Amino acid sequence: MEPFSQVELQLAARNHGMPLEALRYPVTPAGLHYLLIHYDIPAVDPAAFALTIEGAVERPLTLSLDDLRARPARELEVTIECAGNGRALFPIRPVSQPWLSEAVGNAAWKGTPLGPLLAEAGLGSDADEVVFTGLDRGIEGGLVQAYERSLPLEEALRDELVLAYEMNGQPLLPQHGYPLRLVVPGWYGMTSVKWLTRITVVDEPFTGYQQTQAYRLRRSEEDEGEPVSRIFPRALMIPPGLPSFPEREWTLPRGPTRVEGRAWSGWAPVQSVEFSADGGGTWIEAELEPERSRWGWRGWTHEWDAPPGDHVLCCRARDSAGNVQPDEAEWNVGGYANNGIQRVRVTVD
Ligand SMILES: Nc1nc2c(c(=O)[nH]1)N[C@H]1C(S)=C(S)[C@@H](COP(=O)(O)O)O[C@H]1N2
Ligand SMILES: [Mo]
Repeated sequence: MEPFSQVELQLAARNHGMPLEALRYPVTPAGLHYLLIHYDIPAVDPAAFALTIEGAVERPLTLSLDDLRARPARELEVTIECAGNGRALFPIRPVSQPWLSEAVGNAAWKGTPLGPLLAEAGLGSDADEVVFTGLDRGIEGGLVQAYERSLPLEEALRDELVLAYEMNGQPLLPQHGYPLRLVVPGWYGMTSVKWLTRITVVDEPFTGYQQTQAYRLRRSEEDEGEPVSRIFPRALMIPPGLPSFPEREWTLPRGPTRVEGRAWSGWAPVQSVEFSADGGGTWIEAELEPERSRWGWRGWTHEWDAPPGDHVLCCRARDSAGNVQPDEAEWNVGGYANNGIQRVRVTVD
């Protein structure tokens, strides 16, 4: 593995992950939810803030925060995971946010559904995609840009998409997109545009940087690659026992130990989680907790009778569409979607 660079350190110091012990909270407290911000958190004047809906629509709309809050509201628990989660576990990685496995969180997002707003604006017959633009701007790939991403029309019209102004019952924190963000359940995090200020209906595929350059699964630099979209299944556990500082190696006493974690998939509901105490040699089915929300993670537990010695604990999620976590995910240039199984080394004495 290549040494980490100053630029990666700078990114890691700005964008924190969710400490794995926070898997114990069904709803991730806002301050423990992971964070990923490409540029700077923009300055926002809530009184002057407006969302516009424009482009291939019959009636362009301009909405204040009060207008948005006056509309029908919906609250939904959604697990958001960064597409770069696991990047630093690939043997070769690009210089980008060096996540291990902690770029995830499950929050209750409240806002107004997107579909009725698009209907009110009146979609033109040539409408093809919907582009979501944030207030934050920066330079990436040599291009000055606002952070923006698009969705195909049929995805944008899904029932569960909300323009969220609250996270866990509080106004969004600045770092999570205050005052308004898109939340796209089931898709990797890059889709859920924060500091949302403009929605543009377009009549041909959007070719912005975050769509055509970033967030593609490329096998080589020349490969155009497939776009990253929905979240592949993953299970994570809270490493059991006492962590050492600063190495974070875990020690626990022999005997019955309850191992717990969460699992999710953006493709289909989680069907099973398996646990292994021998590095993935043998697997045993873990117990699933009831589903809280189709779009949120699902709790799981396993009662492990820990024998003395060194062990590698693993967990593996499978969804009802048959997607299962691989031992090692397929490498790609951007270091995206690394959902290879978690490995936790523990010493039992
Ligand atoms: N405007 C804007 N939206 C954005 C981003 C950004 O940098 N700017 N980062 C995206 C990425 S890559 C991720 S993973 C999620 C992270 O959301 P969170 O910080 O609330 O966890 O926001 C997405 N939305
Ligand atoms: Mo991300």
